[in-house]
Amino acid sequence: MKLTFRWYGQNDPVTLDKIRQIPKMSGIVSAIYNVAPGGVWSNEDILGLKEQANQNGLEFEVVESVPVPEEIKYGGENARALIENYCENVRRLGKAGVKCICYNFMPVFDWLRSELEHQNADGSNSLAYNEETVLNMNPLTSSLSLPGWDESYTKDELKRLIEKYKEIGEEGLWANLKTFLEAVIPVAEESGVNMAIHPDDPPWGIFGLPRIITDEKNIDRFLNLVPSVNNGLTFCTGSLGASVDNNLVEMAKKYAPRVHFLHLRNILITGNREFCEVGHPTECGSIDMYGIARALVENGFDGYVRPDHGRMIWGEYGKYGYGLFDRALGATYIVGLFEGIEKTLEK
Ligand code: DNO
Repeated sequence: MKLTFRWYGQNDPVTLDKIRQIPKMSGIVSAIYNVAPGGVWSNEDILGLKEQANQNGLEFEVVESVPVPEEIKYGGENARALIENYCENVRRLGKAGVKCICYNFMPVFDWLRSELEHQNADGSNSLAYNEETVLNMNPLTSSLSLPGWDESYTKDELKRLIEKYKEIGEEGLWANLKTFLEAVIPVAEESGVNMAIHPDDPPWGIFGLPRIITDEKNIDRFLNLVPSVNNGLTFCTGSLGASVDNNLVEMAKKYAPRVHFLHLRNILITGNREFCEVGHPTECGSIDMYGIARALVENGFDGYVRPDHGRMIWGEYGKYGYGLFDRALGATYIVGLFEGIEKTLEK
């Protein structure tokens, strides 16, 4: 496996010179942030990002994310042209040495949480989710907004968008995902890029919006839409693990050959559709990190791994979920976990 770390670019308070000091860190996971979803990234920007990483002794082989614009997801009239732009980004990134692109196909909202500074007993704080709170914050009626929401929509735009997804429903979203993959995967194959879809977080529908990358049945369906190795997964333990119906060890075993990117984070499930984010080790939460990592390695996983969200510890303030300290602790835990597993399997 190759250990990586998400970096949000020049404005990220966590700087590259710090990231490089985390033991065994191979590279960054980043993106071009000054182009709206649907636009083509300039070669100059892509190579500039790579250059900055390289100057700090880090590789730039993973992009998270090349965002999929809403119009592709709901199948609007510009979808074809936008898919072509997407393919162009895949070509350009492949040429620049990027090997893996993470993206998601969640309508309107990316990841959702109800709390950003959930107070933990040890004095740290972390992200948390409570379904009741989320449902009370219906974006069409409430003036509040939740982490993960795109703030750029007006209420009217949001309403129209939500209506569109209600019209097409889950099956419409599946059809549009298939159209997208049928165009993008052949380009990824030619470009030497593995596409890695991120599961929906949390893995169930919200506000009547369809969500489809949620469980084993749907992931089977997804992988069969275009049965190419380049059409793969980001295995995000915290996202898939929020549903108690998902057996992550079994899923890891089954999907290992199609997992290109692993997001390791732990959550503590505190109730029905209620959880908070905790430290990475297995014993801190509800997710069997060892079992998952072992199932992946045993079944041939050799992709990129990154510690996902961390808590805020040691008085750090920063981008929620993306501070330095707890993610760095997570990174060293991951290194130990993999070293143990790999050495045991070699025997
Ligand atoms: C949140 C992340 C997601 C993820 C995207 C991938 O911290 O896991 O925002 O990057 O869903 O497209």
